[in-house]
Amino acid sequence: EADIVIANNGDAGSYDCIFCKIAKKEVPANIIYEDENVMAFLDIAPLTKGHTLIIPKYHYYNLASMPPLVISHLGSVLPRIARAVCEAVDAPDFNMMQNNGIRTSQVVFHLHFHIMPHHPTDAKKF
Ligand code: DGP
Repeated sequence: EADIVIANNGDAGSYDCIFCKIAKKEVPANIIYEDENVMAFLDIAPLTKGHTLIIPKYHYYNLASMPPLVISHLGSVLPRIARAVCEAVDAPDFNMMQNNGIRTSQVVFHLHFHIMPHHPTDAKKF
């Protein structure tokens, strides 16, 4: 895994990014998974119980700017994180959401995947 740490797009140092700060542990979060390249933590404003965000530790603006190796690794750990989250909150299913760009609902411009466990009593939201 160490092999696939790839330098950021060049702006992580100058861009005041909340997810970079969480990745560097400068800002606290409820971290549920971490390796050298990826972190998963609970969303501060959960849409469903267990709402989790999965991020690359380095700053990438959105999916379109992801280097193949980094997104491959993130994709390879995502199913395991989703399963663990769902198991922890006893949800049989989940939605995944991923916004790209200011004209979508993206408000934090550090790539992230939303995992939203679906609880049988939840109204269909997504
Ligand atoms: P999006 O709209 O796709 O950019 O989602 C951004 C998500 O990030 C939103 O669901 C709330 C979450 N979020 C924003 N700031 C923080 C924070 O400081 N901590 C945590 N844990 N989540 C945050």
